[in-house]
Amino acid sequence: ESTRSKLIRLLADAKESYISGQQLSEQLHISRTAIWKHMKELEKDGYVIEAKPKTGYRIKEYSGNVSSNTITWGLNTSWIGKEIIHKPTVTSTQFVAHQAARDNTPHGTVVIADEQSSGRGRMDRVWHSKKGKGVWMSIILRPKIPPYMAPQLTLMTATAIAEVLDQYDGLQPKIKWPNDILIQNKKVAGILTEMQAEQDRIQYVVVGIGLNVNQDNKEIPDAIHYRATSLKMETEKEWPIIDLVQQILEALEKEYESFLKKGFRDVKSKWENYGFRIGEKISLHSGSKKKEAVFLGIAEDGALLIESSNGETEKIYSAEIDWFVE
Ligand code: BTX
Repeated sequence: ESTRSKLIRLLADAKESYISGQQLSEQLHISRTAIWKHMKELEKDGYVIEAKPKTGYRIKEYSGNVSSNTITWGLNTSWIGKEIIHKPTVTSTQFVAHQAARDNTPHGTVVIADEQSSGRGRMDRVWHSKKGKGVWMSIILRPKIPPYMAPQLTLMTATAIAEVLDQYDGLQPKIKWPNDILIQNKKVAGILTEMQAEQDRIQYVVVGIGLNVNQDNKEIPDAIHYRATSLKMETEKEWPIIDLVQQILEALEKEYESFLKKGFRDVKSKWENYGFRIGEKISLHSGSKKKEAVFLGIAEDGALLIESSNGETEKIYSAEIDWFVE
């Protein structure tokens, strides 16, 4: 853990009271001058720090700016986000994360940006990532699981995000298989999981999360208006991005640990609590074949489980799905 994040934790724990420079210097094993320099850095991040002669330091005002420091502040995780790479503008946080992963950045590293100039969805689709209006981040994981299980990480991530949003009244998030988070039938978040693997071993996985937070109606591109939304559009208020990032990282750490310990079963049942249109009729096409079926839920391996019109249960791994059948 860096000195900066230890300092942040000490100041955050002290809340309203002052901590002396002497005390900080002893606990962090750095000079008083070094502490003063750290304080100046925190001020650049938007914190208002009070330094009282002979008494010490305390935080007068917290910062709402997204930065590696402000996310670390009060983040209650043990390994996700111990390293945070924040950039104002990137092409895609996925791109930055892949690079960092190749440079051996640790398990749990988070890459986050205010804005993406070419945010990506699945299959080279575009992900609109307006400056300062959403959570655009990628998390590097190094799970010791076989590559075929990687798609389960997507379902796990979707579950964690749905759980965070579900804590707020009136959002009622749903997960559209495999990875869209919907509110009132409109997409509020998407997940893109990419992995680098050998035959039987994952080198690393990059889980990308895009969550629309503070866009107004007019800030959502016309072409996707009818199927995209933001937390602000749903609730008519601004949401604090830092808090959401912290809550997502905390939920993700918890889900990940339980996934490794207990396997996919637990994720599956939680996922199904939020499953969009479970028990209803959907229509599937792959190639020129088209059929209607009842959506039952997900299988033990994360596949889509359907009941065909002849009454047989079937697992589906990929198909174009039409979710609305009259
Ligand atoms: P997806 O392929 O399921 O969804 C992409 C589709 O969603 C687009 O074709 C478009 O119709 C629609 N769309 C585009 N932008 C938005 C938006 N902001 N809100 C709602 N709908 C939209 C989903 O892919 C995965 C998205 C992952 C995004 C994260 S952001 C951080 C990381 N970096 C990066 O480049 N991608 C990931």
